[in-house]
Amino acid sequence: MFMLYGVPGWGSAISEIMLTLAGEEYQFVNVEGFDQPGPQREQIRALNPLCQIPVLKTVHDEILTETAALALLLLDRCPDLAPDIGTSARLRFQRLLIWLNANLYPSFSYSDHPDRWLDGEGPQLQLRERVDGHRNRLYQWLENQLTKGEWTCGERMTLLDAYWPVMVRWRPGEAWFIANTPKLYDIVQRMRALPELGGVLARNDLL
Ligand SMILES: N[C@@H](CCC(=O)N[C@@H](CS)C(=O)NCC(=O)O)C(=O)O
Repeated sequence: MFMLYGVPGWGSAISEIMLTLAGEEYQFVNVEGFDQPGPQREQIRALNPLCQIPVLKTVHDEILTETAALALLLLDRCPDLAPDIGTSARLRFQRLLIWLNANLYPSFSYSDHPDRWLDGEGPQLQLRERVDGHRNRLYQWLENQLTKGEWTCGERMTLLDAYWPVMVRWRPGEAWFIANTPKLYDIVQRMRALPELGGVLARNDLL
């Protein structure tokens, strides 16, 4: 069985949703407090030098970090969670998975922790505002790629859809998504309505 290190409602919830969609059993290790000095931080640092969650441990004690890598691992075991090879939907899946993980997700490392990158309240505030604005424009771009009533990659729900119920809870906040990205928010609502996700979404306070 997999072991997943995370914190309820944090980025590990995306991995939990993916594991659940793939029908994989996993044991969740709650490392709440890992972002502050202490035993949880040392536990995560030993597994991931970036001190980030999620961290996945396999039955062979192999360590996997990076949510997109987890998605690729699960796709090997459950290919139906991405569009078929050779289709344009597949290309879209590949593009958006990398786009999300190269642009959208890491933006939080800058705006959640501006003190890591700049000194002084003024510059830190400016960094947060600029990065948050950049991220909102990325979401807006994504919204323009979506078709009403479809999943992120079209007719089939894929592992990409696992990101949205979690990320709409982060900045700029759910009210912004309802007002500005209604097609993306519709996907969130349809994910919330999936009976198989009821437990994992409830445990992560995402309903
Ligand atoms: N590239 C990583 C990003 C993971 C990430 O940013 N995790 C956040 C929590 S949602 C984290 O651990 N933040 C703590 C920190 O950066 O100090 C992934 O895709 O899994």
